[in-house]
Amino acid sequence: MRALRIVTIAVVALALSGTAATAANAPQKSKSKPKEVSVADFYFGPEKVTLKEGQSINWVWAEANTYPHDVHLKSGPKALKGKASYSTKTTAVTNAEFEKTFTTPGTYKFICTIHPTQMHMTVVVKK
Ligand SMILES: [Cu+2]
Repeated sequence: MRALRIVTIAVVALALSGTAATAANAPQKSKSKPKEVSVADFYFGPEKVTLKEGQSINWVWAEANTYPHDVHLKSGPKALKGKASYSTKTTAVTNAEFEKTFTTPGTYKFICTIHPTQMHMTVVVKK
């Protein structure tokens, strides 16, 4: 009887540790970290980003900036809905971030509306 109880405890412990390992691994598999793009004087870095459907970009305004910038979607895939949500509503010099998840495959062109000839970038979202 006593031996059976010990075996039961061991099985439960094994099951729990298995569950814990699965839970710890799950977030990494289901949700990847956003790719970081620097918003700087006067460029987006990198200027080309390739994503898989469902991945995100986090634009981060550089600390060293002395000019205001924004992120503005110039063109995107035809099937894209909610286009306005791919652009920032305001400009910022520094201390700003803008994260966006891409669920529609295709090619996206972004500019800074204040420096459109210098600051532009392409995002390609693959299926
Ligand atoms: Cu700019």
